[in-house]
Amino acid sequence: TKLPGLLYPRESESREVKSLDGFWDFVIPPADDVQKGHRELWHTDTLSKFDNVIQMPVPSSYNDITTSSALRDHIGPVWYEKSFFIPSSWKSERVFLRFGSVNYLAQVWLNGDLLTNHEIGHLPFEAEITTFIVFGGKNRVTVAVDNSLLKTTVPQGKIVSMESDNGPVKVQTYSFDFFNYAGIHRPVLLHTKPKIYIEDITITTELAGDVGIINYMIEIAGLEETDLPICHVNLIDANNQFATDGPHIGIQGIIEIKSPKLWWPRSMNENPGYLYTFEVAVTTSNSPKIDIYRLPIGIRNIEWTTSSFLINNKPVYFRGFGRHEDSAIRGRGLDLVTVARDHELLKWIGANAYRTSHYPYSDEVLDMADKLGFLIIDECPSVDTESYSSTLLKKHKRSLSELIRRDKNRPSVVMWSIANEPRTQHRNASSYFKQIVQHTKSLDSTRPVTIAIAVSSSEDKVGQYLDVISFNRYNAWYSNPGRLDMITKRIVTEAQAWHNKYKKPVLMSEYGADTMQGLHELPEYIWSEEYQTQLISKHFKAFDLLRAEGFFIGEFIWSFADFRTAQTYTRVGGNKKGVFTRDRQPKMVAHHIRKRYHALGAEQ
Ligand code: GCB
Repeated sequence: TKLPGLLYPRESESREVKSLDGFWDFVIPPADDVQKGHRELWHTDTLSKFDNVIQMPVPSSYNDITTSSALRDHIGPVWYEKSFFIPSSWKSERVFLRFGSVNYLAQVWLNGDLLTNHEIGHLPFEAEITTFIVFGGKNRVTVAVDNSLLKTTVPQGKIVSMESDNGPVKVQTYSFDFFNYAGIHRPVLLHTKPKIYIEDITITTELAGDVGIINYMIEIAGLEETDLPICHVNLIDANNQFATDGPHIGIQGIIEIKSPKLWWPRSMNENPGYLYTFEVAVTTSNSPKIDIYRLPIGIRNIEWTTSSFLINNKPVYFRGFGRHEDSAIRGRGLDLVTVARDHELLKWIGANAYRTSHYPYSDEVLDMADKLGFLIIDECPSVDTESYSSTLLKKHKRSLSELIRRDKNRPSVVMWSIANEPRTQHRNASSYFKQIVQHTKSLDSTRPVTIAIAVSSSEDKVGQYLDVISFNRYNAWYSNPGRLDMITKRIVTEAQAWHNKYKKPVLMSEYGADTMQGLHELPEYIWSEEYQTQLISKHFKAFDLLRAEGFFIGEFIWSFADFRTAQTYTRVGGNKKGVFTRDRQPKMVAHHIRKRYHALGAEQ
C-alpha cells in the first residue's frame, strides 16, 4: 500500500507554519511501574499537576540533560506535554501536526484524544488535527515515547531481566555501537494546508545531450468528485528568474530545459549543489482558493555499471565518512550549530560524500547536503540485524517506504543503503534481502542499492541483489591490532574478491582506529594519534592500488567525529574513531586526510 505524501512543511502564500519547539513538560513513570502513565490515562489531564515534572527541551534526547543515571538508562515510556494556541484565523484551513522524528515508539494525543501512533525513529510523521482542536483557543498535545528495542523492532534489541542490589531490574541490550538515545529528536511543527492541497510531488531528472529533463507527478488531496484540479508548474532558477517560457499545466508532465545548470557534487564544478525551485500552484474549477508549494530540486542523472558510478555522465569517486547525529548533552537531538559546524569541517577536509550511518538524518542535514553538493548514501535504520522474521521484514520495508517518501526528490541522495552489517551469511538472509531490495526498487529505480556488509565475500549471501558492494573492515584494529603491516594487501585482496564474486562496483564503507586525542607515541601504538594516522595511510595506499583496477569507487573513514555508545570496556567515553573529537576539533590525522581528499578532488 502506498503511503500518503509527506512534503516538508514550507510557508507559502497559502500555508503557515508554527513551531512547537521549546520546553515541554516531561514526566518519567516510576522504574518499577513504567506503564503507570498508560494505566492512569495521563493524557486525559495536564502533566503539570505532578510534582516531579521537569522542563525538557524539544528537540533533544532526554538521556544526557539531567544528572540522573535512572533517566539516562530508562527503559519504556516517558511523557511529554505542551500547550499551545491555534489562532481563529486558521478556521478555514486544515491543520497538521508534524514530528521530525521521535525515538522510538510515539503515541500522540490531542486534547486527550488519541491522534496517532508511530514506530521507528529517525523518520518524520504527521497527522491532521483539524477536527481535534479548538480554534482561537488553547490546546494540549501529549506524547508518550517508548525507547524499547525488541526482536521485532528496527533496529533490533533485547530487554533482559537481571538481579541488582535493589532487586530485579530490566536491562536494554543491543549490539549496535551507538547510544540508544531517545526522545523527541527533531522539530515539532504545526502547519496549515488549504482544504484542497498539494499532497505530494515526485520528481526524477535526466539528461539528453544538452537538455535537462524533469519528469514530475503531483498528487492532490481533498478533491470532491466535481472538482477539476488546475495545476500550474513553474521552474525558477537560483537568480529568481523563470527557467521556462510560461508555466506547465497539468498534474503530470515533463519539463525540458536547454543547457540547464546541473546539480554537481563538490569539486566537479565551480558551482556545486545548484538548485532550482519547482513551484506548484493548484486551484480547482469550483474554488478559486490556491495552494502553493515550492520544492528545491537539482537536475542531474545517475548511472551505474558493473564497475563504476556516474553522475551527469562522469565517473565519480566517493571520498568521505560514516557519521552520526550525535553531540554532547543534546545526544541525537537536532542541533543546528552542530549541523553547520559539521558541514564546515566536511568542506575544510575536502570530502564529497557521507553515509547517513546508521539511520536517516534530519531534513535540515540533508538540506545542507543538497545545497553544498555532498553525495549521500542514505541509510535506513536497520543496523546489526541478527535474526530474520516476517514481522521484521514488514517493518524494515516500512522504514524504507518512509525513507524514500521523505528523500526521493533530493539530488544529494544518490544511493540507498538498506542495512548496516546484517548477518548476511545466514541461510534466510538471502530471501529476506531479496525482498527488501525488490521493495526498494519498486519505490525508486533511479538510485542504486547497497548494504554496508561486515561478513567476508565468501560467506556473504546477499551481494547478488545489490548494485554496489560496500564493505566495513577493521584491519589492524579488531583483527591483528597493532599490525600496521597487515592492512594494504588485505584490503586490495578483499576488494578484488568482492568484485570477482559479484561483478559490481565496490567501495569501502568503514575502516578506522579508536584514538585518544592528545595521546602521542612513537613507534605507533594503538589508541595514539600516530597509530590512527598510519592506519589510515596504509588504507590510502590500498585505495590507490585499487583505483588503478577500475571497479573501486570510494572510501569512507569511520568515523567523522567521536560519538557516544553504550557503556563497555572497549569504549572510553564512547567510540573514539573520530577524525574530529566530539566537540568537533581535528585530531592529527585530519590534516593528513585533508591533503588526500583535496588532491582527489582536484583530479575530478
Ligand atoms: C562497525 C559498525 C559501526 C561501529 C564500528 C566500530 O562495523 O558499523 O557502527 O561503530 O564498527 O567502531 O566498531
